[in-house]
Amino acid sequence: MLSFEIVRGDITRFPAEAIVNAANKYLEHGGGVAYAIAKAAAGNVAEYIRISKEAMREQLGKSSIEHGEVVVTPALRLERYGIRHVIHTVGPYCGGIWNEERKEKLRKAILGALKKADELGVKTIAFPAISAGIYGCPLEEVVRTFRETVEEFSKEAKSVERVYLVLYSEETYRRALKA
Ligand code: AR6
Repeated sequence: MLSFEIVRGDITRFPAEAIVNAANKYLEHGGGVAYAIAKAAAGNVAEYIRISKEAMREQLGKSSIEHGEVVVTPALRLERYGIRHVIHTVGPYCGGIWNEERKEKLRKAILGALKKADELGVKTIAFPAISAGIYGCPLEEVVRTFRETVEEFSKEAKSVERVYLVLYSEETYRRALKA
């Protein structure tokens, strides 16, 4: 049985075995939740970008990722919260406009991270609202896509038992619950 829960919190200290980063395709963690995770994990954002790019080379043999592809980096300082892995995935850019194509890209980004978590053998995984920040996708649509994708994944999940969608602000948390 897989559970899906919407919670309010800071993903950089959320006690899930794997946390997901809303990255860009080059894993340049310049802003938003990516910057926050990089800073909290390594203490130094440039250092975590270096680690991420090196991991991308090793795991995928290239220097950018597509929607659905993921890269895993160690949690480093976040291990103190029980976090073991950071899974980097890239959602669509929306700029305020939502359509089927963007939904499909987001679905792939979420599913890629869930499958990797299963492969890593983790039981708990926490996501930020991928694409709902700098990438400008409507939060409500992002939340609905999460729900649907987790439901789809629940049929094939092996080790993952609990999926959390972590909202940073009270306002986004309330809107997500409503959606
Ligand atoms: N914990 C949980 N959620 C957070 C946190 C946190 N500590 N900090 C921010 N959020 P964004 P995107 C929320 O912009 O839209 C980066 O520069 C935030 O409020 O981080 O996918 C990347 O490198 C929002 O709801 O990701 C990419 O270039 C959500 O996380 C680009 O931004 C996602 O916001 C990706 O943009």
